Amino acid sequence: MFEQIERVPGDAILGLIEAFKKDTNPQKVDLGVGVYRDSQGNTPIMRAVKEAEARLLKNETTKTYIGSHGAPAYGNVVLPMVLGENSPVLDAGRASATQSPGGTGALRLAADFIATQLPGKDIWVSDPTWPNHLGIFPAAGIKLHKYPYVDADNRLDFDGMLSALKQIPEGDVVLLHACCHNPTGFDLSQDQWKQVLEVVRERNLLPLVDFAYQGFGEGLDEDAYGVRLLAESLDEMIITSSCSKNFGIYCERTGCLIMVAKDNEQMENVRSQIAIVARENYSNPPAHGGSIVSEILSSDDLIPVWRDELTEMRDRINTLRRDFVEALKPYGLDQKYACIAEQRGMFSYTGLTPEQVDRLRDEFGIYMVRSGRANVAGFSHENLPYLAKAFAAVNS
Ligand code: PLP
Ligand code: TYF
Repeated sequence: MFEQIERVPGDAILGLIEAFKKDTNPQKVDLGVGVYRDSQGNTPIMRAVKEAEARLLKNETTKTYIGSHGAPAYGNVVLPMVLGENSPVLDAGRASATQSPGGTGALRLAADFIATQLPGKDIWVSDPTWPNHLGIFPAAGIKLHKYPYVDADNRLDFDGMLSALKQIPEGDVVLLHACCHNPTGFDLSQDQWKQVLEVVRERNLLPLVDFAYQGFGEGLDEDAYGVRLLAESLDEMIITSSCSKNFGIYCERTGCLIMVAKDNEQMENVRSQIAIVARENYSNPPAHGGSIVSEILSSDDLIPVWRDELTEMRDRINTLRRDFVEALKPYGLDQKYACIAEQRGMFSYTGLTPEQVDRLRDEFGIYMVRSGRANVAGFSHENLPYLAKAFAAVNS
């Protein structure tokens, strides 16, 4: 039977990892996959995580199943991190947390819930969006459509987005990036979130907010502005949160599906269905990453250590954004790429064409996604002059 199976290309983003490894150029620069890098180009384990793991190793007494919703201790720390310490949504008992294998696992739980419990609802995603969004929802049987997000001049197309949202059939699901939009780095202002809220209300849409980079844009609370605004203003929403980036625990697969309902009664009904979806996928989530997060966020001595490290990562990225645009000044390209200093999070849609991206790879050993998306964390003060020179070369 297998003789009929066709081979398909692998994930374009993950494929860059292999291509980069093979390149022998000593000046090569990896701006591909979205993992944080320090000034040495490493993705180290955060100090708070190491310490939490040491404590877990010492104190853990069992490896038994943690249940389909995951560890209650994890949900208890993630909910206030996402929705706020004094959230009226939490006070009202309207939010349910389900630990998931990464933010991706939470997206798949959301997709299966929508497909089975809200049949007939389509989903609308930004154009462009994270490629896995395009796979996950159709894989669950949900029809996917796109709304515009970037204009031809590589700017946020908020007017285009808003007028498209106004056309979405009532009751459909709209996927929004909470912050640090992947792949563009263009985020909504507070005023724009308010306008989105109004359209969501008018059209009775169900927002699904993907929150994979909390703390990487402006700050833990600042990045949650849109999420909290929608949760506090609407009866229902879905949030998919990830701890992969802000705790640097990518491989531990640590995420959370948060379902917000009108009241505690409806939340419990929804929650009971989520348990089924989780069971049918993988039964129970992996425990270790969630244990790290709850250990840190419930230890008074580890919280500040973790917050400081997260701030350090965010500040490093935002400084490099500004310094890169400065480095382009001598080439007269600082205006053209000014957006890089304004975008937020790990990624920048640079506006480079696929041909320019290919030239950067072939002539300079600089690797990025062909859409022109660069992982800004791959910049360093050492490689900025080289990157600027290469950008100038492919622009001449
Ligand atoms: N959503 C977006 C937009 C992402 O960029 C990522 C990143 O990897 C995820 C979700 C999922 O993260 P993970 O499954 O690694 O927690
Ligand atoms: O967009 C990125 O680079 C990150 C990491 O299949 C990632 O979100 C990329 C592709 C993928 C899984 C994770």
